[in-house]
Formats: sequence, C-alpha cells, structure tokens
Amino acid sequence: MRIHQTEITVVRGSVLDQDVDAVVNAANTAMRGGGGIDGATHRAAGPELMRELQRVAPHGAKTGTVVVTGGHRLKQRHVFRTPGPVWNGGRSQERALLASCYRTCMDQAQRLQLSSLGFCSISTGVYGFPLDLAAPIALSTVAEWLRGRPETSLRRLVFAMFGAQEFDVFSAALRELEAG
Ligand code: AR6
Repeated sequence: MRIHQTEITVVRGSVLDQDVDAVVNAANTAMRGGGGIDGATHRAAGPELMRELQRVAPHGAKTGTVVVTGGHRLKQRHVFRTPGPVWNGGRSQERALLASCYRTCMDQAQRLQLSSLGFCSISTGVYGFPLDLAAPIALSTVAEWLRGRPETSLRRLVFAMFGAQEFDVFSAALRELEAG
C-alpha cells in the first residue's frame, strides 16, 4: 500500500533481516534485555548495545515511548526500543498505548530523517495483546501519521512478521486498510 510517497509492506521473517535504516524492537520498560525479539536483538548487536542503553536510558522508559540507540553489529543503523502495553483484557488503555508506540517510532524516524523503518508486531508475543486487534491499530496508526505528513523522509515501512499467523493477520489488515 502506498500513502503519498511511502510504501507500506508486510513480509514474512525477522525484522533483523530487513534492509532498513532502523529496526523497531518490542521491549520492556526496564530496557535491560529480555526474551523474544529483544533477546534476539541483543545477541545480534553485541554487548555494546547494552552499554549504550545503560547510558541513554538509566531508569528505563515508559510504556508507549521509544528509546533510540545505534545498531552496533546489526546491519541497521539504529534500534528503536519501545515498551508495548501488557494486555490486561483491554481495561488499561492498552489500545491507546500500543498506538503511541507506533506513533512515537514514526516521530523518531522523522527526527532522524530516515528513509526506511522495519517494525515487528509490538505486544503480541509475550505481552499477549490479541493479534486481530493489534494489527489494525498498528497499520492505521502509521497510515494516519503518513497522511498528515506528505513531506516525510520515510519512503518504506516494512512490517516483518516472524510467525505465520502474524503474517496472515497483518497481511489481511493491510488489505482491509487499502480497501478503505
Ligand atoms: N526474531 C525475530 N522476531 C521475533 C523473535 C526473534 N527471535 N522473537 C519474537 N519475534 P515479543 P512483546 C517477534 O514477544 O509481546 C521481551 O522479553 C514476534 O513474532 O518479543 O511486546 C521484552 O523484553 C513479534 O512479532 O514482544 C519484553 O519483556 C514481535 O517479535 C517482552 O518480551 C514481538 O514479540 C515484550 O513482549
């Protein structure tokens, strides 16, 4: 799908394998590593990533915000680490907090004048956010952001889905968004 000059795609695979300027990581508020994509990123980026995190986020970060670091041994230049909401039945502002994760990542990409950004699916792994709710929130949040900023530096957004089910649900949500 295209919005102004930006192409949005859903692909199957790890976000760490994508040729993009920055990767978005689903993280926790402590910012000191974890499982899932967070653990995979630390393994691939090397120990310097943790040292930088200790410097730039000594007290962690709030849910719905983002911490930017270098990519270190990754092929991408930056890592955007965003703590998504833990699913609590939808009673704890989870939808708004998830949208905030995606929106603040877009803001940071623009601030750094990036041309491409790779997302994974935030909060839908360990944090239990239902995929069929999360996918339309993710895609409509970035689409709305792009519609309001025709002059953005971003040319490509890649949603890299590690699991088969995620890939199917995000692909269907993108088709629905495109159909309007
Ligand atoms: N490589 C690529 N993508 C992955 C990998 C991997 N090895 N593992 C998971 N994904 P998750 P969350 C994808 O569970 O629900 C961590 O411990 C996965 O398919 O990592 O936000 C953090 O430190 C999905 O698309 O994130 C937090 O404590 C996406 O990554 C907590 O998990 C996010 O799944 C965050 O949980």
